[in-house]
Amino acid sequence: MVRLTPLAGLLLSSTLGSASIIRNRQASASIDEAFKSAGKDYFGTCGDQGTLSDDTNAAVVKADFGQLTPENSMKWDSTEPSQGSFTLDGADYLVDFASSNNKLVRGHTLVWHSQLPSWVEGITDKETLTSVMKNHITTLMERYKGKVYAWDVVNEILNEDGSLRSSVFYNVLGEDFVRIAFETAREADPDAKLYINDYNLDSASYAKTKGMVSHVQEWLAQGIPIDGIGSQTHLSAGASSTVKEALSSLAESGVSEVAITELDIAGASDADYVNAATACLEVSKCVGITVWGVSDKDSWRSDTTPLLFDSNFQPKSAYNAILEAL
Ligand code: 9MR
Repeated sequence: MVRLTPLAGLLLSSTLGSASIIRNRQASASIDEAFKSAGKDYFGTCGDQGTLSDDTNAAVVKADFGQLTPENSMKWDSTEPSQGSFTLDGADYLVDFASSNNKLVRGHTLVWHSQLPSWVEGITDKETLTSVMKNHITTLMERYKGKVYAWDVVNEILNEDGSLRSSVFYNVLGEDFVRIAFETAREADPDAKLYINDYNLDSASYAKTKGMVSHVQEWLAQGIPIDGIGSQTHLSAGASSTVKEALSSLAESGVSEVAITELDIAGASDADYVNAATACLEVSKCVGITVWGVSDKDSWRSDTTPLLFDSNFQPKSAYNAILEAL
């Protein structure tokens, strides 16, 4: 990537017109490069064909982020809307974009109660559900073998009190669905990092965080191949001060790594973003951070302006505050 000095950028923009002006508006330095220099593996974002085919958005992703998570295109309703018939154009688009621009990919997500087609929800016997899960996991993971560095194998499987959430997977198979999912995933791509991912793991003293730690300890003791815990980290304003302690407690469960997988923070204050970034920096098992989108205008919670770039793709002050803190 050729980087222009501000003066060169300005001169170029005055000669080449609006495309260069847009380029000139983007962040002064890559947060991904800064995060890597601080010893981490990536600072990424999410996207899909809709946002990645927008030139301005794509330019920011290429320049400033090192990893991509498909926001929706690898979910079950997108990838296997009817049994055995796989629709992978959207997922292919994301993976191709990542491969050609040298970005890591986190696969999201294989087993989740939401965005799940009704044909899966309607399954009532163990044998059918087991073979359906195995086929779904194996098909996706084999297709993107070597191109997806980590997978959210199971997503949001806990209740707020730390117990296992009701879902077709839990209701039909009991806790064993976790073992089936991870063992199938390990077999499908032995090199991929296998994650359990969830939200509201932002305070070590919260019941759900404690439940996650004790379940994962137990599953690891049973030999279930879980490599990492993903903490989504969708925060309300001012809720960042407990994130570091929470990440440490997740790391102490015995997994080999943890990650902040869907970061967004209502209001996007400098202090909250710096706390979240520092939390990952200071927890040695934390490999990276993914923010859940580039521009506020494309956020699932855009009314809270929670991201690092505003609706015009201008880097917000939190972006620069993280760079300074690094
Ligand atoms: O950002 C995603 C949004 O576009 C979808 O409409 C929504 C549907 O469930 O999923 C959003 O992403 C979610 C992610 O996959 C799992 N954790 C919570 C995220 C925000 O809802």
